[in-house]
Amino acid sequence: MKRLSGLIMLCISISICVNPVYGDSLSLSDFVGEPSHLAYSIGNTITLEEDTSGNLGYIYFLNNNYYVTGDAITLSFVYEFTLQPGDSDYLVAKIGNTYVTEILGDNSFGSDELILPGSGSIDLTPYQGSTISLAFGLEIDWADLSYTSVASLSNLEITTSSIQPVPEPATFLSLGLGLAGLAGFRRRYSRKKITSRASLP
Ligand SMILES: [Ca+2]
Repeated sequence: MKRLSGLIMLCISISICVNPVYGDSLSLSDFVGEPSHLAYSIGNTITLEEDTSGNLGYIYFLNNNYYVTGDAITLSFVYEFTLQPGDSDYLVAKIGNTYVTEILGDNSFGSDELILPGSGSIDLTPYQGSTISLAFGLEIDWADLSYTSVASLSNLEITTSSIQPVPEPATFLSLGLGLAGLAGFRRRYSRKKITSRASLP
């Protein structure tokens, strides 16, 4: 019984050490806005404002040299997409030329402001260990003639999985209990062996 509990505790300890999941905020310091006055960040929130003149078909906040670490799993975020009556546009995220998020905000026939809140998640595992072009943007739905949509993205977080460098106290405790259980079994087993040897003729 002690052996079994020791093994279970040891397995739990190992799983806690090897497979933790972490979240790190996406650093926006190397991102740039194109054009800068319509795509910018304040703190960790990205704001994209449609070109009121309608001259631009797209507005991006991007990093052309974003390095995806080898342990990156997902990039998650929350967004709020606001469209005035008659407006229809796309809030997008792109990796290179691939659209990894595409949200249509359609208020073409609305008579009130439309606010679309939501969240998104981008799978980063195909890009682990490589440098990519990562862009968040507004793209105009050319069917509309309104140019007033605004989108914000926040809580941008990278989830990673890696070997935990410093186990937490609880991990130490469970690891210790696991090892103690194994040690207890080993002592018991050794005593049995000695006793059985001593009882030999
Ligand atoms: Ca529009």
